[in-house]
Amino acid sequence: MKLRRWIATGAVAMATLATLNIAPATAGRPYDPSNQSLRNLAMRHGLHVGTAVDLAALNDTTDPRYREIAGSEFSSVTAENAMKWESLEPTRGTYNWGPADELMAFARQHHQRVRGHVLVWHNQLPAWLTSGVADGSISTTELRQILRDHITAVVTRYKGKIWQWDVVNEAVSDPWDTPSTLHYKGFWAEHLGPGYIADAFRWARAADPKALLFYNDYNIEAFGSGNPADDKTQFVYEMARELRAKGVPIDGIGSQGHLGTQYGNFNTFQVSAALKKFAGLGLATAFTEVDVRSQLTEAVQAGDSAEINPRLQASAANFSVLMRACLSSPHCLSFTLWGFDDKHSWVPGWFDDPPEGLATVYDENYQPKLAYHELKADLIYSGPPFVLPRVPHHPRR
Ligand code: 9MR
Repeated sequence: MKLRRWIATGAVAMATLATLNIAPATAGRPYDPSNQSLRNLAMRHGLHVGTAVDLAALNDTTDPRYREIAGSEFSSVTAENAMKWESLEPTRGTYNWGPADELMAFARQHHQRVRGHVLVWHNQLPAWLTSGVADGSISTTELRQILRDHITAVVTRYKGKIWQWDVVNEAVSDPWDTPSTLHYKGFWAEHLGPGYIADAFRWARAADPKALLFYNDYNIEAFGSGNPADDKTQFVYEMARELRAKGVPIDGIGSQGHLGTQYGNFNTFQVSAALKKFAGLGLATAFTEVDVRSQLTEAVQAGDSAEINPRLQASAANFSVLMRACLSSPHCLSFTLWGFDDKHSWVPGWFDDPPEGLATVYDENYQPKLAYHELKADLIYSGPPFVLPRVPHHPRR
């Protein structure tokens, strides 16, 4: 009886509103029933939502919004560049810890965890290292020792303060490389052979037994053919399985999540399946560098909403696919955006032919985009039985 009366009253109210043509006060703005930050909503699931942080932007006193959002919306931070080798040791033997230390202090102030990025990568290496190897003044034996010393120095500096380290980044080729059969690529594989991967994990573990140690790569969001010769996800899966079988201390797989609306995109179940398969190896997973870029056609640049809106919608849908897949696997521990606003995104500076952008969840004026609201909705409207709390991971002994 009561219920019927409630329904009837509601119906009358709706009819009145319709007659008067009065929209609810929230119309035009999304009705967010929580009015909470991404980080608080994610905590319902034990999930950390993070962002890459540009230290120059963080210190720009003319633009305080950047710092405010970085501190309030996220419970995890990653240095976008400040922990890379060329930033940390631009001159051999002289470390520049300043910017990385600042990020650690910021994280402490804002009760955030830190994903360390990155110990071993073929990009953003200091010139003294690459030129020394190229001109033969650094031998292979010395190079291996230099890598060991670097890992030990950096991990020791932040010992006990880093939640997850990207120990090795982007070690595997892509189908467009030569040869097209997938292989270990880049500076380290060429000079030390693929054994450097296991070494790096062991050296990192020795320096900080408490940090979770990750392998991190792009284009591993979903499995393809299942053949490691052309399916990068399968290649990485087999690499991780072999490392685990040998007792190498790898704890997780970081799937970067750099997507583009111009590509054929994944559905949530495909991405979820990949995360669950990695979890089947006893590994944690994380999305580590999520953004979804779009081509900026002339019409987009001219502000044509008929061109812009489909891109914003496709971008939001892709963010959502990755978020829902992450929620679906209790071993997916964190979801990190590779920057949160279009003003500071790496995308426009990187892709210029054709130009690309619109890749993040806030526009250039820090207005939240559809993607931001959809991520929140994913966090709000999810729970048991298909979304369960995260299972904490501890480093393997
Ligand atoms: O966002 C980073 C950009 O500022 C740098 O110029 C670029 C240099 O290689 O690296 C970008 O970050 C990369 C990350 O460290 C690893 N995965 C790919 C990211 C985007 O290129």
